[in-house]
Amino acid sequence: MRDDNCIFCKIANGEIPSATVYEDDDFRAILDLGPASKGHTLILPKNHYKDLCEADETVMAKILPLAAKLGKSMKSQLGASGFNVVQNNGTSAGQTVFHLHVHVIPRYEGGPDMVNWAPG
Ligand code: DGP
Repeated sequence: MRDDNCIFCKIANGEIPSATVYEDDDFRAILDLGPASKGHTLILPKNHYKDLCEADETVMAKILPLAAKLGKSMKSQLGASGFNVVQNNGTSAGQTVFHLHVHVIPRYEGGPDMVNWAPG
């Protein structure tokens, strides 16, 4: 289940190099090109789904535990004090890349104010 015109399909499957922080059979997690904070990570399924509505239940069941795992590692390894998990569906919701992805955004005491951050 690949879309040859999708850049996140190419990144997730290793055809385009990326700053990968995690990989398994189903997902690649990469650093976001325009980070909202240090360590801002995107979880990309290796299969193509336009958004959450298209994703199969196995992917949905695995993606949130992975977000938690990455968030925990942001706290232990980067010194984050918290993290946001954000997932945009549709242009009106701020989705700009139409391959399902979950943002995991570390937050730091005294760091950037969430009010000034918009998805995308
Ligand atoms: P969204 O607005 O939820 O569709 O988020 C898309 C995010 O993907 C946005 O934060 C910028 C990031 N992004 C777009 N293109 C690339 C890319 O080629 N590489 C990486 N690492 N991030 C990208």
